[in-house]
Order: sequence, then C-alpha cells, then structure tokens
Amino acid sequence: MPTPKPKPMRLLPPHVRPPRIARLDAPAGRLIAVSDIHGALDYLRGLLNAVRFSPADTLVIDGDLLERGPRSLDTLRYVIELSRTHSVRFLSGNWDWWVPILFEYRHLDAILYYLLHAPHGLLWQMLEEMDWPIGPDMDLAAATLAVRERYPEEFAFLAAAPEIYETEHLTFVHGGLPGDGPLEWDAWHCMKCDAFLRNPPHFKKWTVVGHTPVVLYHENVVDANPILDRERRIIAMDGGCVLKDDGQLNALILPDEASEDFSFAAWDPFPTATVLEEQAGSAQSWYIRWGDAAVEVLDRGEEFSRIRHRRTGYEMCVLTRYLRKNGTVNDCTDYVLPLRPGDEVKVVETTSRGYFVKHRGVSGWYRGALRFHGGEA
Ligand SMILES: [Mn+2]
Repeated sequence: MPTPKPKPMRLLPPHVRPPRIARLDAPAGRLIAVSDIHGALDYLRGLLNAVRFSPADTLVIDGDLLERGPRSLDTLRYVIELSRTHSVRFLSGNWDWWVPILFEYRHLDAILYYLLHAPHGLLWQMLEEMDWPIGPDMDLAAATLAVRERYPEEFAFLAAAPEIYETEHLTFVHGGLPGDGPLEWDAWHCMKCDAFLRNPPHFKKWTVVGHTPVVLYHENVVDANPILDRERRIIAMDGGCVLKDDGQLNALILPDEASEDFSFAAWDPFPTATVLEEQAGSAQSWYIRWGDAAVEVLDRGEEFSRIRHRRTGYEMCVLTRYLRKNGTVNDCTDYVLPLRPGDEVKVVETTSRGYFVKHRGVSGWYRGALRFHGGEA
C-alpha cells in the first residue's frame, strides 16, 4: 500500500482494515431501513413520502447510496440535508467508498477508466458541476484535488460512515457478516459479500443486509420483496431499484428498535392500474437473470423472439430488444401472474401480447384489460 501521508481525511481502503462499527443506542420512534438507493433520488423521496418519514423516526441507509443510478450527487446532498432535521444513519456499501479512492488509494488509471465507462456517478457529476472537461486526456490528479477542495462537506459525510451499525437487537451491514463469532472479515468483505443468503450463518440479533438484489434468489418468479429468514434472523432488503427494469426501493419498518413486528413498504415509479379480468397463474415459469443469462435465439421477431436458455434448455419468448450482442438476455420471465378483477398492479411494459406488470412486488404477464389510474390511456 502507498505510505499514508497526513491529510484532512484519513480512511484506509476497506481491503486493508477491519470494518468500522458504530452504535445506534435507543433510537427514538420507528426504525426505518432502506438499502441500495444507487443515486435514485426519486425512489428515495417517493419511499420516504410513502412511509411518512418524520423527525420522530430513525432512518438507516444500509449502503450503496451512490453510483449506477442517475443522480448520485443530488442524492448525497439530499441525505446530508435530511440528516440536519431528521435522525439519519448512513453506512457504507461497496459503491460508496469514494473517500479512500480519492484521498488515499489514488490509482488514477482505475479511476479514469471508471469515469469514462460509467458516466453520471458521483465524481463525474462533481466534475460536470465544476465545468471540468472529462475525457481520456484529462489531468485526473488535478481533477481529484479540485473536487476534494470543492466538496469537503460531501466527502466528510461519506468518510464518517461506518460499515456496520448496531442497535441492541439489530445489526445493519451492506453485504454480510461471518456470524456471531469474532469479526474476522475486512471492511470490504462486509460490504461486498455476494449472494449472502445462499449460505448464511445464524445470528442472535436480526441482521439487515442489502447488496444482492433479492430477485436473484428466486428461480421461477421475479419477487422484489424483502426476504425475511426467521430461522437465521436475516432480512435482505435490496429491491433492485435502478439495477432491474422492474426494481423497487424497499423499506423495512419497525415500530421500535426492540420490536419484531416487521412490516415493509416499497416504491417504484410505474403507473398504477386496476385489473379488469380474471387470469389464472402459470403452472410453470422461469426467470432468466443476471449471471445466468446466456441464451440461444430460436426465432427472432420484431417485437418478441423465441429463445432457449442455454443452461437449462428452457424456452420462452422475450422482448427482442432484451437480446444483447454478447449472447445474453436482459432479466426476463414468462411467468403469468394469478390476478383477479380489482387487483392493483404497476405497469412496467405495454406490448402487443399484454402487459408486464408487478403485483405486490412480484413481476409477471397480464393478458387482460386494465383501467389506468390518473386518466392515463
Ligand atoms: Mn452493493
């Protein structure tokens, strides 16, 4: 590692230090947790509005506030502003560690590569706001110095974030934890523990995680609702907002810190409609998803194409624009939702073969008629 020099903000990269643990003692009022906002400010505002978040509550942001979505800088500022009037606790996810990246790590090649290949992240937006030209020939060392000077409050907020918050009855961490024994993982492992629910330990305290979109734990349906594992005492929160076309931002709501009376709320931007016709659900279905999405195109059509999932041999029709040049497909399913007249759904896609909708957080097809709310056609 580079020799650390004294700087206004000192925070070693997460791979070379233990996680920072902060206590959250006796938080007042309701405890509300969200995770994986990923710069989606409209989702955060929509959800806080939906749960009527107030100064009487405590909000825990379970990491990945930034990147991938459209408005990292605005989202960060919104949370900083919110924390002046409300009780807000933010812990760091694997997309939030800009402070060690810009103040300590400084692998300029890697930062430049990210900047050019993933525009609209926090650094990109800071430079854009400063009218700093972004391109392969830019002086990134000078640019990072400039943002460090221009945005001290934003970086101070990020630098203050621990990787773990603990209350008397709950532990919040973005990725996962090794269990109740000695905490032998470094901070990076705690933030970026992929698919934690595949082989998780048991916990004495409820452990709340984000990081892996919960839809990836299901094989046959696309279910974005939080997963509550009562046996191991784990709650996985990540509704895949931004990352999934039909994703949502989930909130876990506890009436108070000691309660196990968990409830959930969710927000997504899709228009609401009422189902007008009865529809039976599919007897079988499959969810082709990120990481296991290699397909063979059997019949390419203009709107829909018939494909075969390479690993399982499962065949279904998908929207042709979901096909990618590298032989994979965007997340998709042939699941037909069981629906009854009067059910409310969120409409994600409108096609010639029906609507792709969400019902209570589960996505699938609906072939019947809808009545849209708010006068939409
Ligand atoms: Mn993450």
